[in-house]
Amino acid sequence: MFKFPDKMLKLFCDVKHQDEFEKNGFVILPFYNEKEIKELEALYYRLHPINEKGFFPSTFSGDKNYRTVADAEIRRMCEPGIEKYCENIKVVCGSFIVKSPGPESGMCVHQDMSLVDESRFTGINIWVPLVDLTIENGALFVLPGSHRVFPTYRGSSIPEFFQNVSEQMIDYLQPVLLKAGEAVFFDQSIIHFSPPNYSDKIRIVTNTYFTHKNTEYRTYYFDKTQPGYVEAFAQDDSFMTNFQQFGENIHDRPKVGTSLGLVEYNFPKIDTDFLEKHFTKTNARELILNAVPKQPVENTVERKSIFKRVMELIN
Ligand SMILES: O=C(O)CCC(=O)C(=O)O
Ligand SMILES: [Fe+2]
Repeated sequence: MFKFPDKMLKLFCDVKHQDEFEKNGFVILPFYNEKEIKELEALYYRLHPINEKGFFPSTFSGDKNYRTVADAEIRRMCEPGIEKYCENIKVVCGSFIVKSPGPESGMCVHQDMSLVDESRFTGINIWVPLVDLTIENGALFVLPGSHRVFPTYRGSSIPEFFQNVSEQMIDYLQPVLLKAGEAVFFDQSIIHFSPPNYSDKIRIVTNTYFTHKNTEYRTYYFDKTQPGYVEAFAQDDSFMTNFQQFGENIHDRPKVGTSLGLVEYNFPKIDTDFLEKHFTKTNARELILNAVPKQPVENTVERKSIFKRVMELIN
């Protein structure tokens, strides 16, 4: 099993940003101005005029033009912000992540898939909403410090270390209530979640993925017939934008990349005692339960049923 590096390789120009990021797994910084927000909104509607239902990242779209133009344009728009804050990095993918109003737009508690060798490198998302976030419209919730609980190999075929406590996890999450154009830079290994968009407006986010300059892409796959191991794959830098399997058969063995063979993995698991001992309770459950949907939801019973739906998503 690998170990995290004692000290993360530096990615932020400002030591304060670097320290905060290393400690908490995220840092919040101003990112787009109003003109850029308008331009990105226009780009989204130009590329993808049909509002799909629910939760729809451009990387999962079957429309290759949407994926590739969104990638190129979002990277271009991110350049000034990234240059201002970061050093010795490479940007690998730009994407839209959109939530239409409706209960099916929630995203369960998860860590993002591994994309680099985390014994040496760090994969980071710059997640920027184009609208002010509220609890109602699909804010991001994070578990501060959770990026360093265990070194993990992650991917849709690999069981998560917190799967037995996903439901209880909600009591420890912290909402990240960004203004439009503000960014949360977060480590891909942080535990995060976003409830459905209960507002009456679409929630558009740009998500840009970057890592250290000299990093190679890695993905990992677990085959149940080989317990105690995962298979590592080297991927090229266009992986995120070109990986057709995201939208089709994400749980299958990757059909692209070069297998690097099996690596040992101990599949860590945690229980409720571990959660209590390592994390601080928040009022996230109450916030979500008390969120007032803009969509016509008549009474508390119905509101509770939306909450139940969130809980189903988590499980
Ligand atoms: O945009 C969101 O609400 C969360 C998206 C997310 O975490 C993901 O796509 O992995
Ligand atoms: Fe995520």
